[in-house]
This record gives sequence, structure tokens and C-alpha cells, in this order.
Amino acid sequence: MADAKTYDRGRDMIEADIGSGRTVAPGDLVQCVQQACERQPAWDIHTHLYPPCFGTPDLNFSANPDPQGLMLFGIDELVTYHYLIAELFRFIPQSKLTHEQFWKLSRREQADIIWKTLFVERTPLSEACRGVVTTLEKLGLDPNERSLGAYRNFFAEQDPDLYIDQVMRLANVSTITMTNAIFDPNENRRWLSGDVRPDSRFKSTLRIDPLVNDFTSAAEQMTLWGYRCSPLPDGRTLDEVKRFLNDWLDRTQSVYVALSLPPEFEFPAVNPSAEKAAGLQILEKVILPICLHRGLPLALMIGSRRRVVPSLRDAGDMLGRSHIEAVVNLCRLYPQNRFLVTMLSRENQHELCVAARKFHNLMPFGCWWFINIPSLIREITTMRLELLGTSFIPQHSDARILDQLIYKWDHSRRLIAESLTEMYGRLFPACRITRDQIENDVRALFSGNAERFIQQ
Ligand code: RAT
Ligand code: ZN
Repeated sequence: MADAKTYDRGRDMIEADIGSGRTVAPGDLVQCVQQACERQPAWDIHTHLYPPCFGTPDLNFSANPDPQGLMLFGIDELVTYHYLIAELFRFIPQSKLTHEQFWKLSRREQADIIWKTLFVERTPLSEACRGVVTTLEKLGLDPNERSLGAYRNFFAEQDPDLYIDQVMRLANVSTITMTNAIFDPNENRRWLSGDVRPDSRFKSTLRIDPLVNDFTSAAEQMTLWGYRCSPLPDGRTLDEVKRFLNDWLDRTQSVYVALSLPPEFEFPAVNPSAEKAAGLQILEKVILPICLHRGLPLALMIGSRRRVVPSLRDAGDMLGRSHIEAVVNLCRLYPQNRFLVTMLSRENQHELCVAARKFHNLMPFGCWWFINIPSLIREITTMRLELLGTSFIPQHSDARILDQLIYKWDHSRRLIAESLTEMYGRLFPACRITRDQIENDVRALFSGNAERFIQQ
């Protein structure tokens, strides 16, 4: 193998070479892959972000504050991310501050306590803490402030619409995919009010968890909305759920349909309860046929166990090891449907990769939520490359707060680049690798695979 120094020709020359068919020298590999990953715009296929027409809570910029607005950004939102609320209570005993007392505080007061506890009195080591640090730094702010005042002033000056452009530029994200939870009354009302306008930066997806996880409540709700459903899906109910789904797919122009499922999710289910059987019937008789008819993938996000500690709200969710057989059976029995699948527990990652080797209609995506941490992103991405080449979607941000795009993509890009570099390095010196090849691989991972799989 050649001495790395022989090939060290400096950053400028490497930049000039990107996009050419020139062979990459071993000594240039790290920089070359890193740059390709930095430059490649990403299609972020799963976020909880919204454009301003969904309402922006007051940050002093708005003449019409909308406290329930869904477009979140700014320091108070960043610091009160539910990942950080969970971390706050690692350090603050319930005897000092109960969960109930915490929720009674204003958003600002909550943010002040979290900042003091996790960022000032302690080192912000966790991934969620480090994310805030990276975000502030990339926005040109000093992350070492002892209080939040200076940050609040900065965010209060941002125009929400222009700020989206700035964040997307900094994160190098070309498209943001929303999670349009239409059973959420707040979101539902906004769609029906007519205030939602198309925004070319955002794509919609239809998130319909209650249809499969809690059909009794879903049926009740849909009936209130004018779709006559009974809790046990008879013929009329199936037709009404179809009408409901088609109406919402038309209204939202969703690019896929999404379900978050608990670890217990089985398909087919052995001796299911009536409630479970109803959910599976909706899946088989309504959701899958509509997805097929409309050419839409179904995204399955499997393994979340909700509200293990209810008083912590979103911060009280857990995970559990799930059944890969459910994914295998769906892909096998519905070969014409396409499935985007992410699983929450580390233990499921290897079998998901192996399943994807068998089924062309299965696309593993992202390192979701609790596995979106550097040690596991590196491990999972390397394993996926080893088992699947570049035929997967390595990451989504899951950002809930716009500014989080900056850190989630910065951190992930570096880790994906590291995994890729290791893989190319293993091919040296036997194999000749060109810069075009690297660019093509990186394009597939950050956007091409999503475009091909979702939009085919
Ligand atoms: O990652 C999160 O913020 C979770 O609370 C969930 O939103 C999860 O990603 C989901 O989509 O259900
Ligand atoms: Zn999510």
C-alpha cells in the first residue's frame, strides 16, 4: 500500500477532483468521502417539522401569536425537546420538582431550568445536549452562555419563512418530509381550515397510527368527522375508512403513509384480541390496497412503547424488541406493496438488514430516536453497508424543532462518511475507486434511494 503522505495533495486539489472520473488515492480518501457527504443535499424522509402556514408560536416576531402553532423553532423549543426533558429528570429528583409541576411552568421557565441543569451546572455530554451546542455554534452563536437571553434575542429577530431557508442551507437538506398526524385535533383543524398552502420545501405524509393501534377510538373519531364507522369493521365501515383515507391522501398529497407500531406488533397475529384483529383488518383490507392502488409506500416504524411513564408525556416513551417476522410476512404476502421500515431497538437491526436482502420491496431507513446516537449510527450504518451495499436510506432527522436539522444532519453526515471511508478503505489496494463512484454512492444514500423507492 502506498504511503499516505505521497498522495496528500491538499484540500483544493481534492475539491477540484470531485465529480471527475479520477481515481482516489488512499491518502485522499477520508477528505474525499467527507466532502462528498457534506456537499450532497439530503432528502430528510421523516421529520415532525412544518412550514409557517401551520402556525408559529410567539417568539416576539408575530403580530398574531399562535400558541398551538406547529412550526417550532428557537432556543426555548430546542432546550425543551422531549429527549432533554427525560435527561433533566435524571438529575432533578421528583422531591424537588414533580413532572406535574414541571408542566405547569411556562415554556421559558422550563427551558431555563433545563439550561441551568444540563448545560451550565453539568457538561452537555449526551447526544441531545451536544445537538444544541452544535446547532448554536453553526448559527454563529456562542454555546457557552450562562443564560438564554442572548439566544432568545437572536431567534426573535428571525423571520420564520426566511429562517427555514437558512436552516436548510446550513443543514444541506433539499426536502423536508412532514409527519401529518391527521388524528391529532390540532393538525386536523389546520388542514380543514384551508390555511395550509403547498410549500415546495416540504412534502406530506399521512400518519394514521390509531387506525391500526386503536381502531375503537379511531372509529369513534371518524364517525364524528362524518365517516360512519363501527368499532368492528363490517363492510360499510371498511368502505368508510377507505373514503376517509382517500380524502386525506387527496387533501395532503402525501408521498407515503406511515404507522408507528408497538413492539408487540405481529402479522399475522396469533389469537388477536378483537381490537387487534380490527386493526389488522384495516391494514389488510384498506391501507395496503389503497397504498398499492395509489403507488405509495407504507412506512412502518416499529418498536415504540408509548407512555411508560405517562406523567412525562412524550419524554415517557420507551422501546421494546419487535418481531421481524411481521415485516418478513408483510413483504412476502404483499410483494406488490413497498415497505419503508425502521425499527427502534438495537437488537432488531441485524435481522432487519437480513430481511432486506430477501425482499426488493423492503427499504430499511434511518437510525430512529433512541438509536440516533453516534455509537449506534456508526455500528448500524457499517453493518448495513456490509450487508446491503448502498441499497438503503441511512438516516432521517426526526427533527421536531426546525433548528435541529442543523445538528442532526451534521452529526450523521460525519458518521456516514466514516463508515463509508472504512468500506472503501477495505477495497484498497485491490480496487480502483473514482471520485464519481463515491459521489454516486453518496447521492444514492442521501437522496437517490428515497427518490427511487418513494416516488417510483
Ligand atoms: O423521535 C421522536 O421525537 C419521537 O417522539 C417520535 O416522534 C417518533 O419519532 C415517531 O415518529 O413516532
Ligand atoms: Zn418521528
